[in-house]
Amino acid sequence: MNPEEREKLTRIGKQFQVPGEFHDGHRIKIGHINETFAATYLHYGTPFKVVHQTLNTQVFRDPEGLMRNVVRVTEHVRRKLADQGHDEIPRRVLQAVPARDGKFFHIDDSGQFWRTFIFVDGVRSYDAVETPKQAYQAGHAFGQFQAALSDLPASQLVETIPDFHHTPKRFERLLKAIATDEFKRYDTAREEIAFAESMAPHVARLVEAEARREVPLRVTHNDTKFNNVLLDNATGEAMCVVDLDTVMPGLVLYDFGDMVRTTTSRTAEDELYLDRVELEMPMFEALVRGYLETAGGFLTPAEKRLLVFSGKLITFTIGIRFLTDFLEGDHYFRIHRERHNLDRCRKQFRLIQSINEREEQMQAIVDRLS
Ligand code: GN1
Ligand code: MG
Repeated sequence: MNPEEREKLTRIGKQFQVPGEFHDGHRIKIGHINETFAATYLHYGTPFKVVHQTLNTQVFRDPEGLMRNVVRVTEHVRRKLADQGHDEIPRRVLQAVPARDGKFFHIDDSGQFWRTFIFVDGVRSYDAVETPKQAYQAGHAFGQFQAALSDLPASQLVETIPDFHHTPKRFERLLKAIATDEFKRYDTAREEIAFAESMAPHVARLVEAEARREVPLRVTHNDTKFNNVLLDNATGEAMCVVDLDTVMPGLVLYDFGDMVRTTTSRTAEDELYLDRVELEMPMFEALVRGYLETAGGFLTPAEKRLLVFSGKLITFTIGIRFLTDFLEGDHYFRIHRERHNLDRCRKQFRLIQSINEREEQMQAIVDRLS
Protein backbone atom coordinates (compact mmCIF):
# COMPACT_ATOMS: atom_id res chain seq x y z
CA MET A 1 0.00 0.00 0.00
CA ASN A 2 1.42 3.41 -0.96
CA PRO A 3 2.29 5.98 1.74
CA GLU A 4 -0.74 8.16 0.98
CA GLU A 5 -3.16 5.27 1.28
CA ARG A 6 -1.46 4.19 4.47
CA GLU A 7 -1.71 7.67 5.89
CA LYS A 8 -5.38 7.85 4.95
CA LEU A 9 -6.18 4.48 6.47
CA THR A 10 -4.35 5.36 9.68
CA ARG A 11 -6.39 8.53 9.94
CA ILE A 12 -9.66 6.67 9.30
CA GLY A 13 -8.79 3.93 11.77
CA LYS A 14 -8.36 6.49 14.55
CA GLN A 15 -12.02 7.43 14.15
CA PHE A 16 -13.23 3.95 15.09
CA GLN A 17 -13.12 2.15 18.42
CA VAL A 18 -10.44 -0.28 17.29
CA PRO A 19 -8.08 -1.36 20.08
CA GLY A 20 -4.36 -0.64 19.56
CA GLU A 21 -2.23 1.13 16.97
CA PHE A 22 -2.48 0.86 13.21
CA HIS A 23 0.15 -1.59 11.98
CA ASP A 24 -0.53 -2.57 8.39
CA GLY A 25 -3.20 -2.59 5.73
CA HIS A 26 -3.97 -3.57 2.18
CA ARG A 27 -6.71 -3.16 -0.34
CA ILE A 28 -8.98 -6.19 -0.84
CA LYS A 29 -10.31 -6.18 -4.37
CA ILE A 30 -13.91 -7.18 -4.09
CA GLY A 31 -17.10 -5.71 -5.41
CA HIS A 32 -17.92 -3.37 -8.24
CA ILE A 33 -19.20 -0.54 -6.04
CA ASN A 34 -17.40 -0.02 -2.73
CA GLU A 35 -13.69 0.11 -1.79
CA THR A 36 -12.48 -2.28 0.89
CA PHE A 37 -9.29 -2.46 2.97
CA ALA A 38 -8.08 -5.00 5.51
CA ALA A 39 -6.09 -3.49 8.38
CA THR A 40 -4.18 -4.93 11.31
CA TYR A 41 -3.83 -3.09 14.62
CA LEU A 42 -1.49 -4.05 17.44
CA HIS A 43 -2.91 -3.92 20.92
CA TYR A 44 0.01 -4.45 23.33
CA GLY A 45 1.53 -6.71 20.71
CA THR A 46 -1.63 -8.68 19.97
CA PRO A 47 -2.94 -8.29 16.40
CA PHE A 48 -6.52 -7.15 15.91
CA LYS A 49 -7.84 -7.24 12.34
CA VAL A 50 -10.62 -5.16 10.88
CA VAL A 51 -12.05 -4.21 7.51
CA HIS A 52 -12.44 -0.53 6.67
CA GLN A 53 -14.83 0.06 3.82
CA THR A 54 -16.10 3.08 1.96
CA LEU A 55 -19.69 3.27 0.91
CA ASN A 56 -20.59 4.74 -2.45
CA THR A 57 -23.16 7.34 -1.48
CA GLN A 58 -24.07 8.01 -5.12
CA VAL A 59 -25.43 4.48 -5.17
CA PHE A 60 -26.65 4.31 -1.56
CA ARG A 61 -28.47 7.57 -0.94
CA ASP A 62 -29.32 6.94 2.72
CA PRO A 63 -26.04 5.62 4.17
CA GLU A 64 -27.08 6.19 7.78
CA GLY A 65 -30.30 4.27 7.28
CA LEU A 66 -28.26 1.57 5.57
CA MET A 67 -25.95 1.21 8.57
CA ARG A 68 -28.95 1.08 10.90
CA ASN A 69 -30.23 -1.82 8.77
CA VAL A 70 -26.87 -3.59 8.94
CA VAL A 71 -26.63 -3.29 12.72
CA ARG A 72 -30.24 -4.37 13.24
CA VAL A 73 -29.83 -7.37 10.96
CA THR A 74 -26.47 -8.54 12.33
CA GLU A 75 -27.68 -8.22 15.94
CA HIS A 76 -30.76 -10.25 15.07
CA VAL A 77 -28.73 -12.99 13.38
CA ARG A 78 -26.21 -13.01 16.26
CA ARG A 79 -28.99 -13.56 18.80
CA LYS A 80 -30.43 -16.40 16.71
CA LEU A 81 -27.07 -18.13 16.39
CA ALA A 82 -26.53 -17.86 20.13
CA ASP A 83 -30.02 -19.26 20.87
CA GLN A 84 -29.33 -22.17 18.53
CA GLY A 85 -26.08 -22.91 20.36
CA HIS A 86 -23.69 -22.28 17.46
CA ASP A 87 -19.97 -22.06 18.14
CA GLU A 88 -17.61 -19.45 16.67
CA ILE A 89 -20.30 -16.80 16.36
CA PRO A 90 -17.80 -13.99 15.55
CA ARG A 91 -16.90 -15.94 12.41
CA ARG A 92 -20.53 -16.54 11.45
CA VAL A 93 -21.95 -13.05 11.40
CA LEU A 94 -20.40 -9.67 10.72
CA GLN A 95 -19.84 -7.31 13.62
CA ALA A 96 -19.70 -3.58 12.94
CA VAL A 97 -17.25 -1.53 15.01
CA PRO A 98 -18.58 1.78 16.33
CA ALA A 99 -16.85 5.06 15.63
CA ARG A 100 -15.54 7.25 18.49
CA ASP A 101 -18.92 8.99 18.69
CA GLY A 102 -20.80 5.69 19.03
CA LYS A 103 -22.30 5.81 15.57
CA PHE A 104 -21.47 3.01 13.17
CA PHE A 105 -19.88 5.21 10.52
CA HIS A 106 -17.45 8.05 10.01
CA ILE A 107 -17.52 10.74 7.35
CA ASP A 108 -14.00 11.93 6.51
CA ASP A 109 -12.83 15.43 5.46
CA SER A 110 -13.47 14.72 1.81
CA GLY A 111 -17.02 13.57 2.55
CA GLN A 112 -16.27 9.84 2.14
CA PHE A 113 -18.51 7.58 4.20
CA TRP A 114 -16.60 4.86 6.08
CA ARG A 115 -17.62 1.87 8.19
CA THR A 116 -15.59 -0.80 9.94
CA PHE A 117 -16.18 -4.49 10.60
CA ILE A 118 -14.23 -7.06 12.54
CA PHE A 119 -12.20 -9.16 10.10
CA VAL A 120 -13.34 -12.76 9.72
CA ASP A 121 -10.25 -14.94 9.85
CA GLY A 122 -9.49 -18.26 8.19
CA VAL A 123 -11.99 -17.90 5.37
CA ARG A 124 -11.99 -16.98 1.73
CA SER A 125 -14.40 -16.21 -1.05
CA TYR A 126 -14.35 -17.38 -4.65
CA ASP A 127 -15.30 -15.36 -7.70
CA ALA A 128 -16.43 -18.51 -9.46
CA VAL A 129 -17.87 -21.67 -7.95
CA GLU A 130 -15.67 -24.74 -8.33
CA THR A 131 -17.54 -27.74 -6.91
CA PRO A 132 -21.11 -28.90 -6.10
CA LYS A 133 -20.08 -28.93 -2.44
CA GLN A 134 -19.50 -25.18 -2.64
CA ALA A 135 -22.84 -24.68 -4.37
CA TYR A 136 -24.49 -26.62 -1.54
CA GLN A 137 -22.72 -24.45 1.02
CA ALA A 138 -23.84 -21.23 -0.66
CA GLY A 139 -27.48 -22.33 -0.80
CA HIS A 140 -27.33 -23.50 2.79
CA ALA A 141 -25.77 -20.25 4.04
CA PHE A 142 -28.10 -17.84 2.28
CA GLY A 143 -31.11 -19.96 3.22
CA GLN A 144 -29.98 -19.90 6.84
CA PHE A 145 -29.55 -16.14 6.66
CA GLN A 146 -33.09 -15.71 5.33
CA ALA A 147 -34.43 -18.12 7.93
CA ALA A 148 -32.73 -16.20 10.75
CA LEU A 149 -34.37 -13.01 9.51
CA SER A 150 -37.79 -14.49 8.79
CA ASP A 151 -39.23 -13.05 12.03
CA LEU A 152 -37.69 -9.58 11.64
CA PRO A 153 -40.50 -7.34 10.39
CA ALA A 154 -39.61 -5.95 6.95
CA SER A 155 -41.04 -2.60 8.07
CA GLN A 156 -38.07 -2.18 10.44
CA LEU A 157 -35.68 -1.78 7.56
CA VAL A 158 -35.26 1.02 5.04
CA GLU A 159 -35.07 0.26 1.34
CA THR A 160 -31.42 1.11 0.66
CA ILE A 161 -31.88 1.17 -3.12
CA PRO A 162 -35.50 1.59 -4.18
CA ASP A 163 -36.76 -0.86 -6.83
CA PHE A 164 -33.43 -2.65 -6.78
CA HIS A 165 -34.65 -5.83 -8.49
CA HIS A 166 -37.67 -4.31 -10.23
CA THR A 167 -37.09 -5.91 -13.62
CA PRO A 168 -39.70 -3.87 -15.57
CA LYS A 169 -38.13 -0.60 -14.38
CA ARG A 170 -34.64 -1.89 -15.19
CA PHE A 171 -35.98 -2.86 -18.62
CA GLU A 172 -37.49 0.60 -19.19
CA ARG A 173 -34.14 2.13 -18.38
CA LEU A 174 -32.47 -0.16 -20.90
CA LEU A 175 -34.96 0.83 -23.60
CA LYS A 176 -34.19 4.47 -22.89
CA ALA A 177 -30.45 3.87 -23.15
CA ILE A 178 -31.00 2.06 -26.46
CA ALA A 179 -33.10 4.92 -27.82
CA THR A 180 -30.61 7.59 -26.72
CA ASP A 181 -27.43 5.66 -27.55
CA GLU A 182 -25.38 8.54 -26.22
CA PHE A 183 -22.06 6.73 -26.60
CA LYS A 184 -22.81 5.28 -30.05
CA ARG A 185 -22.47 1.71 -28.83
CA TYR A 186 -25.67 0.32 -30.30
CA ASP A 187 -23.92 -1.50 -33.15
CA THR A 188 -21.45 -3.21 -30.85
CA ALA A 189 -24.28 -4.54 -28.71
CA ARG A 190 -26.79 -5.28 -31.48
CA GLU A 191 -27.19 -9.00 -30.71
CA GLU A 192 -27.50 -8.51 -26.97
CA ILE A 193 -30.08 -5.77 -27.47
CA ALA A 194 -32.14 -8.07 -29.69
CA PHE A 195 -31.99 -10.84 -27.09
CA ALA A 196 -32.98 -8.45 -24.31
CA GLU A 197 -35.95 -7.19 -26.31
CA SER A 198 -37.10 -10.76 -26.94
CA MET A 199 -37.46 -11.24 -23.18
CA ALA A 200 -40.02 -8.42 -22.82
CA PRO A 201 -43.00 -10.76 -22.22
CA HIS A 202 -41.38 -12.18 -19.06
CA VAL A 203 -40.02 -9.14 -17.25
CA ALA A 204 -43.07 -8.41 -15.07
CA ARG A 205 -43.76 -11.88 -13.78
CA LEU A 206 -42.27 -11.56 -10.29
CA VAL A 207 -43.37 -8.00 -9.58
CA GLU A 208 -46.88 -9.00 -10.63
CA ALA A 209 -46.79 -12.04 -8.36
CA GLU A 210 -45.78 -9.72 -5.55
CA ALA A 211 -48.47 -7.14 -6.37
CA ARG A 212 -51.13 -9.88 -6.35
CA ARG A 213 -49.70 -11.05 -3.01
CA GLU A 214 -48.98 -14.50 -4.37
CA VAL A 215 -45.49 -14.21 -2.89
CA PRO A 216 -44.69 -12.36 0.34
CA LEU A 217 -42.29 -9.54 1.01
CA ARG A 218 -39.61 -10.75 3.43
CA VAL A 219 -36.24 -9.57 4.67
CA THR A 220 -33.75 -10.72 2.06
CA HIS A 221 -30.09 -10.24 1.20
CA ASN A 222 -30.49 -9.09 -2.39
CA ASP A 223 -26.87 -9.58 -3.46
CA THR A 224 -26.36 -13.30 -3.01
CA LYS A 225 -23.56 -13.79 -5.47
CA PHE A 226 -21.18 -16.57 -4.67
CA ASN A 227 -18.32 -14.30 -3.62
CA ASN A 228 -20.49 -12.86 -0.87
CA VAL A 229 -20.23 -16.05 1.16
CA LEU A 230 -17.05 -16.75 3.08
CA LEU A 231 -15.94 -20.39 3.18
CA ASP A 232 -13.71 -21.85 5.88
CA ASN A 233 -10.17 -22.41 4.55
CA ALA A 234 -9.83 -25.79 6.24
CA THR A 235 -13.28 -27.36 5.92
CA GLY A 236 -14.90 -25.48 3.02
CA GLU A 237 -17.95 -24.86 5.22
CA ALA A 238 -19.80 -21.59 4.58
CA MET A 239 -19.17 -19.51 7.67
CA CYS A 240 -20.45 -16.03 7.02
CA VAL A 241 -22.58 -14.09 4.59
CA VAL A 242 -21.19 -10.65 3.76
CA ASP A 243 -22.05 -7.50 1.81
CA LEU A 244 -25.13 -6.54 3.75
CA ASP A 245 -25.74 -3.17 2.07
CA THR A 246 -28.81 -4.36 0.25
CA VAL A 247 -30.40 -6.36 3.06
CA MET A 248 -33.92 -4.99 2.95
CA PRO A 249 -37.49 -6.01 2.16
CA GLY A 250 -37.53 -8.20 -0.94
CA LEU A 251 -38.52 -11.52 -2.44
CA VAL A 252 -36.62 -14.69 -1.55
CA LEU A 253 -36.82 -15.40 -5.26
CA TYR A 254 -34.40 -12.59 -6.01
CA ASP A 255 -31.91 -14.14 -3.63
CA PHE A 256 -32.33 -17.62 -5.01
CA GLY A 257 -32.17 -16.30 -8.57
CA ASP A 258 -28.83 -14.61 -7.95
CA MET A 259 -27.52 -17.85 -6.44
CA VAL A 260 -28.47 -19.65 -9.65
CA ARG A 261 -26.74 -16.92 -11.64
CA THR A 262 -23.45 -17.19 -9.76
CA THR A 263 -23.33 -20.72 -8.35
CA THR A 264 -24.21 -23.09 -11.18
CA SER A 265 -21.50 -22.44 -13.77
CA ARG A 266 -17.78 -22.71 -13.09
CA THR A 267 -17.10 -19.54 -15.04
CA ALA A 268 -16.40 -15.97 -14.01
CA GLU A 269 -19.03 -13.25 -14.24
CA ASP A 270 -17.12 -11.81 -17.21
CA GLU A 271 -16.15 -15.11 -18.90
CA LEU A 272 -15.07 -14.45 -22.49
CA TYR A 273 -15.27 -18.04 -23.75
CA LEU A 274 -19.00 -18.42 -23.93
CA ASP A 275 -18.81 -22.07 -24.93
CA ARG A 276 -17.73 -22.76 -21.37
CA VAL A 277 -20.84 -21.14 -19.92
CA GLU A 278 -23.41 -23.73 -19.02
CA LEU A 279 -25.81 -24.37 -16.19
CA GLU A 280 -24.32 -27.51 -14.66
CA MET A 281 -26.96 -29.80 -13.22
CA PRO A 282 -24.84 -31.22 -10.34
CA MET A 283 -24.18 -27.64 -9.22
CA PHE A 284 -27.85 -26.71 -9.46
CA GLU A 285 -28.93 -29.82 -7.61
CA ALA A 286 -26.46 -29.17 -4.78
CA LEU A 287 -27.54 -25.53 -4.59
CA VAL A 288 -31.22 -26.46 -4.32
CA ARG A 289 -30.47 -29.10 -1.72
CA GLY A 290 -28.49 -26.70 0.46
CA TYR A 291 -31.04 -23.93 0.08
CA LEU A 292 -34.11 -26.06 0.83
CA GLU A 293 -32.45 -27.59 3.86
CA THR A 294 -32.40 -24.22 5.57
CA ALA A 295 -35.16 -22.28 3.78
CA GLY A 296 -37.55 -25.08 2.82
CA GLY A 297 -39.34 -24.81 6.14
CA PHE A 298 -40.74 -21.34 5.59
CA LEU A 299 -41.13 -21.12 1.81
CA THR A 300 -44.68 -21.14 0.46
CA PRO A 301 -45.71 -23.40 -2.44
CA ALA A 302 -45.87 -20.35 -4.72
CA GLU A 303 -42.31 -19.39 -3.85
CA LYS A 304 -41.13 -22.93 -4.54
CA ARG A 305 -42.93 -22.96 -7.89
CA LEU A 306 -41.08 -19.85 -9.01
CA LEU A 307 -37.55 -20.88 -7.99
CA VAL A 308 -36.45 -22.05 -11.45
CA PHE A 309 -37.95 -19.03 -13.17
CA SER A 310 -36.26 -16.71 -10.68
CA GLY A 311 -32.85 -17.99 -11.80
CA LYS A 312 -33.63 -16.93 -15.31
CA LEU A 313 -35.15 -13.59 -14.37
CA ILE A 314 -32.41 -12.42 -12.03
CA THR A 315 -29.72 -13.48 -14.48
CA PHE A 316 -31.60 -11.40 -17.03
CA THR A 317 -32.01 -8.44 -14.69
CA ILE A 318 -28.31 -8.28 -13.85
CA GLY A 319 -27.50 -8.88 -17.52
CA ILE A 320 -29.53 -5.87 -18.65
CA ARG A 321 -28.02 -3.75 -15.89
CA PHE A 322 -24.58 -4.51 -17.36
CA LEU A 323 -25.89 -3.82 -20.85
CA THR A 324 -27.51 -0.55 -19.79
CA ASP A 325 -24.31 0.55 -18.09
CA PHE A 326 -22.34 -0.28 -21.23
CA LEU A 327 -24.71 1.84 -23.33
CA GLU A 328 -24.66 4.65 -20.76
CA GLY A 329 -20.85 4.86 -20.77
CA ASP A 330 -19.92 2.61 -17.82
CA HIS A 331 -20.73 4.94 -14.95
CA TYR A 332 -22.09 2.39 -12.47
CA PHE A 333 -20.09 -0.87 -12.44
CA ARG A 334 -16.32 -0.46 -12.13
CA ILE A 335 -14.71 -1.75 -15.33
CA HIS A 336 -11.19 -3.10 -15.87
CA ARG A 337 -11.11 -3.31 -19.66
CA GLU A 338 -12.89 -1.99 -22.71
CA ARG A 339 -16.36 -3.49 -23.27
CA HIS A 340 -16.16 -5.09 -19.85
CA ASN A 341 -19.81 -4.50 -19.11
CA LEU A 342 -20.79 -5.91 -22.49
CA ASP A 343 -18.73 -9.04 -21.75
CA ARG A 344 -20.47 -9.37 -18.42
CA CYS A 345 -23.84 -9.04 -20.13
CA ARG A 346 -22.95 -11.69 -22.74
CA LYS A 347 -22.05 -14.17 -20.07
CA GLN A 348 -25.39 -13.63 -18.31
CA PHE A 349 -27.37 -14.00 -21.52
CA ARG A 350 -25.55 -17.20 -22.41
CA LEU A 351 -26.43 -18.64 -19.03
CA ILE A 352 -30.10 -17.80 -19.65
CA GLN A 353 -29.99 -19.76 -22.91
CA SER A 354 -28.52 -22.68 -21.02
CA ILE A 355 -31.30 -22.45 -18.42
CA ASN A 356 -33.89 -22.42 -21.21
CA GLU A 357 -32.53 -25.73 -22.48
CA ARG A 358 -32.68 -27.33 -19.04
CA GLU A 359 -35.76 -25.85 -17.45
CA GLU A 360 -37.74 -29.09 -17.20
CA GLN A 361 -34.84 -30.98 -15.65
CA MET A 362 -34.30 -28.15 -13.19
CA GLN A 363 -37.96 -28.17 -12.21
CA ALA A 364 -37.82 -31.93 -11.69
CA ILE A 365 -34.95 -31.44 -9.24
CA VAL A 366 -36.82 -28.77 -7.28
CA ASP A 367 -39.92 -30.99 -7.17
CA ARG A 368 -37.95 -33.98 -6.00
CA LEU A 369 -36.12 -32.10 -3.25
CA SER A 370 -39.02 -30.02 -1.90
C1 GN1 B 1 -22.77 -5.22 -7.56
O1 GN1 B 1 -20.50 -4.42 -5.80
P1 GN1 B 1 -20.96 -5.80 -5.72
O2 GN1 B 1 -20.07 -6.68 -6.49
O3 GN1 B 1 -21.21 -6.28 -4.34
C2 GN1 B 1 -24.25 -4.87 -7.51
C3 GN1 B 1 -25.10 -6.13 -7.57
C4 GN1 B 1 -24.77 -6.92 -8.80
C5 GN1 B 1 -23.29 -7.23 -8.78
C6 GN1 B 1 -22.87 -7.95 -10.04
C7 GN1 B 1 -25.36 -2.26 -5.05
O4 GN1 B 1 -22.42 -5.89 -6.40
O5 GN1 B 1 -26.46 -5.79 -7.61
O6 GN1 B 1 -25.50 -8.12 -8.84
O7 GN1 B 1 -22.51 -6.03 -8.68
N1 GN1 B 1 -24.55 -4.12 -6.30
C8 GN1 B 1 -25.19 -2.95 -6.33
O8 GN1 B 1 -21.62 -8.48 -9.85
O9 GN1 B 1 -25.61 -2.46 -7.37
MG1 MG C 1 -22.83 -5.80 -3.21
